[in-house]
Amino acid sequence: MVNFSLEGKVALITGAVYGIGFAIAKAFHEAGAKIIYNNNTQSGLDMGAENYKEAGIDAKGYLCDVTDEKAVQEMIADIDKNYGGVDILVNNAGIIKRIPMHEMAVEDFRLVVDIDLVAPFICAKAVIPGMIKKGHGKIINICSMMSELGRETVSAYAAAKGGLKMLTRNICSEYGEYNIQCNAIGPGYIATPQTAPLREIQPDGSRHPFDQFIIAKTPAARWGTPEDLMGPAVFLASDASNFVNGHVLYVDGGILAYIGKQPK
Ligand code: NAP
Ligand code: GCO
Repeated sequence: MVNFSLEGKVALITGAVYGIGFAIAKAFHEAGAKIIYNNNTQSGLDMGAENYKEAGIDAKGYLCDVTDEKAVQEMIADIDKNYGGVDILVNNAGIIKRIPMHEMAVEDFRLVVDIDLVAPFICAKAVIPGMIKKGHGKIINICSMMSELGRETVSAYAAAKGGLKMLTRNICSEYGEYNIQCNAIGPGYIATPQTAPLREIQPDGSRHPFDQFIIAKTPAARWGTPEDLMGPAVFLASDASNFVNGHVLYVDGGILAYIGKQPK
């Protein structure tokens, strides 16, 4: 029988306070997993605690910045001790900075790469020894349209998410023999706080030009919702995907398949 159950599994979803990470956590909970999340601020952690409580999920939250290797190692050691170790890691925490490249401070570029690419390395590195011991493990990296495509103002984000795609393939290559599957999800344009500035209603009441652009670029003719990522995430976390490795599953309403609407 196909097994999509996550019963008895411990899942760490980084930064999962709201948005995509929170939806994935809800899906994992429904499939039977113990949910663990972290955030780099106390206010983020508190918001997560409220959101999980409201959803009826008994989740454990850690105050932990994913770019701080020592803090991540301590969090993983605590999870090992108290919950039996991480079976599923979702590298979800991420940021974007929309700044034309020739105006971007190198510090901003480094910050984006640090959170969106170096941190997934830090978190994966921390859980892999435990996964090898257990004889199984699932690592899911949250990539992007920008793992494949460029656009104005997102040079650091595209560089990081493109790198994350290759880190995904490399973890697969290096640890596949230990029954560890490392795959990625490449969400299309999803309505979350991260993309809210691109959907702001204009002073004259019309839709933001970028909002109209995305609707025209997406065969599904809509923005995605965090809930659109729930099924794909459960698939990649479960035994149903045990021979899927090093893959990026794009969940984009068809954007990457489409040349774009012809001008009228
Ligand atoms: P979001 O709403 O901005 O959520 C990202 C979460 O990561 C926030 O809770 C944030 O906390 C947390 N975080 C940031 N830096 C952190 C750090 N150093 N340590 C721990 N947690 C940290 O983003 P989202 O839209 O749900 O996106 C989630 C992931 O999907 C990101 O990797 C994003 O790049 C990716 N993605 C998003 C879209 C989209 O269209 N929305 C599409 C493709 C990929 P704070 O709130 O405290 O900053
Ligand atoms: C942007 C967007 C994106 C999306 C997403 C697309 O400014 O173009 O924020 O990059 O969030 O990652 O998959």
